[in-house]
Amino acid sequence: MMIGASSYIWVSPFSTDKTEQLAHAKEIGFDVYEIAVERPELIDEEKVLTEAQKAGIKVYVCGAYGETRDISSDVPEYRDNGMAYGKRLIDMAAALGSPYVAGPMYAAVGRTRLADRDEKERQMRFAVENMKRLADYASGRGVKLAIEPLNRFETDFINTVEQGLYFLDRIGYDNVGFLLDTFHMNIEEKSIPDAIRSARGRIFDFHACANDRGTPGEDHFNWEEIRGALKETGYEGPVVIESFTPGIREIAKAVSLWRQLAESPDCLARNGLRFLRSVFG
Ligand code: LER
Ligand code: MN
Repeated sequence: MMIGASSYIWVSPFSTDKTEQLAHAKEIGFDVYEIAVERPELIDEEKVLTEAQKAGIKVYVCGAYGETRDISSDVPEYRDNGMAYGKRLIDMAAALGSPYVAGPMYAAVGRTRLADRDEKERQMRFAVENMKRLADYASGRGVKLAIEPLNRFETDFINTVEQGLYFLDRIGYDNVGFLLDTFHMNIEEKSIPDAIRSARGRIFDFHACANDRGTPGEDHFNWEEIRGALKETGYEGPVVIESFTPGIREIAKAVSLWRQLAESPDCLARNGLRFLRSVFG
């Protein structure tokens, strides 16, 4: 199985002048480097691709969705901005050879409130309508969209695979599926393996995070069961370590990371990779 590392482990925002990261991740032993694209204007995909090919590592694309990129917002400028960002990421994925654009692209991270039924349905309509347009744009470029359910403290919109399946049904495009993340599933799902199995055939990306967001393996998860469930679904994508460092203040605040979870980003990456190889091969 391909094992990947998120750029968030080391840098934020990722940019063209940080491409030495690619060789570094390859040297540690990763097959895939998943860029969290916070500021697309800082990324020249031609240069990134050249460096990735030199290093011998694949580069995949994940999005970062703040308030002004919310395709489900009542604010038209935010929806337009979210669509422009979405298309930019699809173009970037096509240029880099990334099979997908992944992330919680249906709404803004941090948008949590007890919305009434009308507001919820309006949000759902905006999100579905815009996801259809993005799916159409992506399918013309051979790119898939992987939506990520998030825990309740980061979104009130899609917390579980079940809610995600309903959303995917309303979108109705085969190139839209899931990014599943063990950290979020641990908070929201009654059973992580059952949730994985219920997304059979629709998982395009997978984030491996410890329950505290630290090193995979240093946690209370049953990784053998997670591996078994993923295998049952026929999953062939990467298993990507996603973690964050409190050294990067912007992202630390966004994901509520207030303390160091490993000795260093490299320790986390090396130990996490060693553990995931022992489970996934
Ligand atoms: C992103 O993949 C994620 O899991 C979020 O919690 C961070 O916005
Ligand atoms: Mn994630």
